[in-house]
Amino acid sequence: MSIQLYFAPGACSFVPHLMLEKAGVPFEPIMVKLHKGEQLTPEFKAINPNGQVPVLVDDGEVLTQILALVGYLDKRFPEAHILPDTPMARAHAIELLSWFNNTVHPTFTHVFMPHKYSDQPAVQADIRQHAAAQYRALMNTLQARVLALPADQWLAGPHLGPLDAYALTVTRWATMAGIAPAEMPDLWAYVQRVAADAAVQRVIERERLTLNMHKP
Ligand SMILES: N[C@@H](CCC(=O)N[C@@H](CS)C(=O)NCC(=O)O)C(=O)O
Repeated sequence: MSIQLYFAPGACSFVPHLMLEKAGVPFEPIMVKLHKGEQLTPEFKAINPNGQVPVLVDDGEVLTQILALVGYLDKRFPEAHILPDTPMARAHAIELLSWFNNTVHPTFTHVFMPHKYSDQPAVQADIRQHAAAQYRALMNTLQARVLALPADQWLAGPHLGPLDAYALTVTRWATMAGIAPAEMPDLWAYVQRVAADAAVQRVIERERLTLNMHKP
């Protein structure tokens, strides 16, 4: 077995990174420096023409897109309990995973990378401002979700999994988008609970992440 994961520190690749760590299998983490544009090099685009992380390579076969990676890793390593087993619980987990991936995530991209949507600085500033307000509303939605959880449960049930990894990632992004932890106390408390997990700790250390990026 030979597994490689192309990841960028603090990016959405944290989700499959944690799933591989949880599975306890050997894998090679390969860092892609997004701020240096390494995702746009011909070498990387030969692996993923979309120029994005994460990319999973398993025995030479390339897989992209978080939803696909999570579904694949769940089937590949069933003992890791990446997704729930019962059909409806599994569907609800994918429902929330999709929301993270197709709603929360692109909203943050508008805040963090407005140059992807316009080459005019004034328009970029407008995009950033509007998206930041939308992102704040999405964090409130996520906070309500974690607040409703029993103390011993994670977002998909009894096992910490991809939804919790995504929640940690997008909450860290919220601090980069100008939202202080004190403005989302219940969500922040939840992220601290996720971060206390031993496998999460190892991935945070490997990616050298600071969870609170807020600058007062
Ligand atoms: N829908 C994609 C989103 C991947 C994505 O947006 N990756 C970001 C990091 S969080 C990236 O590589 N951005 C670099 C770029 O777009 O230049 C997935 O699920 O994998």
